[in-house]
Amino acid sequence: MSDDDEIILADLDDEELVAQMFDDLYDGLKEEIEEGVNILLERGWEPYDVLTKALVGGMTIVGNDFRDGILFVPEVLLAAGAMKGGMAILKPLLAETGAPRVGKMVIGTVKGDIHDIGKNLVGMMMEGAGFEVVDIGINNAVDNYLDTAKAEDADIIGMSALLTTTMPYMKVVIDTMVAQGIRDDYIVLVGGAPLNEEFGKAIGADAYCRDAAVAVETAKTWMARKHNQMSA
Ligand code: B1M
Repeated sequence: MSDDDEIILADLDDEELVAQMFDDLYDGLKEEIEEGVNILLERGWEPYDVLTKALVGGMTIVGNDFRDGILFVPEVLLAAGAMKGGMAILKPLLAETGAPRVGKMVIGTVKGDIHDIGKNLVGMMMEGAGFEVVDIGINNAVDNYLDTAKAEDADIIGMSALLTTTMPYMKVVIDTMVAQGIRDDYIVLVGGAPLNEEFGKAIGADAYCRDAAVAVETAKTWMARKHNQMSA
């Protein structure tokens, strides 16, 4: 095939299409990613599989080449834009489960950090599982978390950090909660690529969540515990 030959996404089988979507995400081609997502959905793929296998899978490749100095910020921003285009199509489908409201979560990325894709994904999955989600965006100072949690009467505070330089800010938020005597009013869940279980424990979070699916399961477990405590 010559370079001029246009690839018709709909003509590709599933495996070829996902591989092509990895390339298109890498190249930041938002329209092609949106088309690919729609084709996979039309073929009966579960929205969660499209998200994890086609979009997150593609973003992992982008992340590796960013780390290795092959891709730079402008290209990664384009890839992130393409990913968000695909996520926007999946969002209503993931939230469409009709599950009863099981709790309310305030979620945001911590101060100094503007990465929001993982946080958005967690929010989408939480909504899909029946949680009400109040997304306070990126670069959040401690007051943004605590004022919103209070105003919204939230059950859970969720914090995301993607940088080793910003993850310590999670401890600032938790320490402030302790100082204000409100630490036990909320379940505190933390996540983001550079974190781990040990870090979550060390800063006094209730749990570290490896990915969005784990965040949902962890939130459900902690909400059940909270209800049991209240009824005991
Ligand atoms: Co940035 N960046 N970035 N970046 N970026 C990383 C994080 C990095 C690892 C890349 C690398 O070097 N390999 C590196 C950090 C290194 C480090 O700290 N040790 C890095 C760097 C260095 C930077 C800049 C400093 C680059 C620069 O300017 N020189 C700069 C910092 C800006 C800032 O924040 N102040 C920067 C900028 C950017 C862009 C703006 C270009 C863009 C962000 C666009 C956006 O988010 N709108 C970007 C991107 C896209 C990335 C990578 C490539 C991808 C992140 C992502 O979206 N992953 C990333 C490389 C990587 O992570 N491999 C990288 C996909 C997403 C689905 O995964 O966010 O991990 P993730 O979320 C997962 C889980 O972690 C978990 O669930 C999610 C879904 O399963 N999770 C939670 C996340 N949050 C949670 C919260 C919870 C629970 C679970 O709460 C309960």
